[in-house]
Amino acid sequence: MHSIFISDLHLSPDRARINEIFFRFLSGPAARAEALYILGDLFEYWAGDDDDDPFNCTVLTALRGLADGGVALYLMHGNRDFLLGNKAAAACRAALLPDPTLIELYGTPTLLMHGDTLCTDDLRYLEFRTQVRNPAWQQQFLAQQLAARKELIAGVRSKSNEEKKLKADAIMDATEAGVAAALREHGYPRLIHGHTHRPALHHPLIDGRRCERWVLGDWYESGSYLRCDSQGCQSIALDR
Ligand code: LP5
Ligand code: MN
Repeated sequence: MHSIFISDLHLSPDRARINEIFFRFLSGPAARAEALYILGDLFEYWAGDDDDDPFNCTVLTALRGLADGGVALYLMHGNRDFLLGNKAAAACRAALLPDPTLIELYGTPTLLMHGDTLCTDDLRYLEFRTQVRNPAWQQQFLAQQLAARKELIAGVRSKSNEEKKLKADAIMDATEAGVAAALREHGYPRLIHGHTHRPALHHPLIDGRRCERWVLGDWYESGSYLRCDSQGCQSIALDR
């Protein structure tokens, strides 16, 4: 019995090679797992469940195929696809997980997060996040025409890219304080998250306790996943 964790695929119609790797992953390693956890940013962006772009439908249908085959499917929002709602989740038979979620993973308490909230020095981003995660703001945003939403998203993406160029690398990473606070609050579990695109295994010492923090990789150049069973976790790179 094992489960698989991925994040930051940033799927979009114009990245054909990664899409191919993703669909191969779904019929290969993912199909052999007990559960697949997608910890945010599956999509490059998500403008609303009414966006029936054929590419989005193909991805949701492929995920549904996995779920129909008996693999439990869990989706957590990332900072790019947090508007993915119940309709899209139901279309692929996935359960939407709140961020953070604590699970019991083959005997080891494990905290799952996207990872953006661990970047506690990125104050500009956190301010933006507070605004766009507000349900009233989202309701208003989703009430606009799809094309208008896509335009606004393009504006935010370009502003974000501009600002990222000016931010020090450290600002866009998980901080010791952010990680410590999350782990302390949940009783020092194992932590699995993505978002920073800095795949690694860390062993932070928090309140005298040695913890385990797995950072998932992105799917820009190629794909990778974390495989966990009762013996522990291992990071696995997919063939290109
Ligand atoms: O995603 P990534 O890793 O490149 O960068 C993130 C943070 N940026 C974001 C923005 C997203 O990339 C793009 C938005 C996706 C779609 C969301 C859907 C609905 C939103 C619609 C809003 C109208 O999350 C980046 C972090 C980085 O991670 C590392 O952690 O630094 O954060 C930023 O760059 C945020 C900026 O610092 C502040 C942005 C303020 C935007 C102000 C709005 C401008 C309005 C223009 C509209 C015409
Ligand atoms: Mn992210």
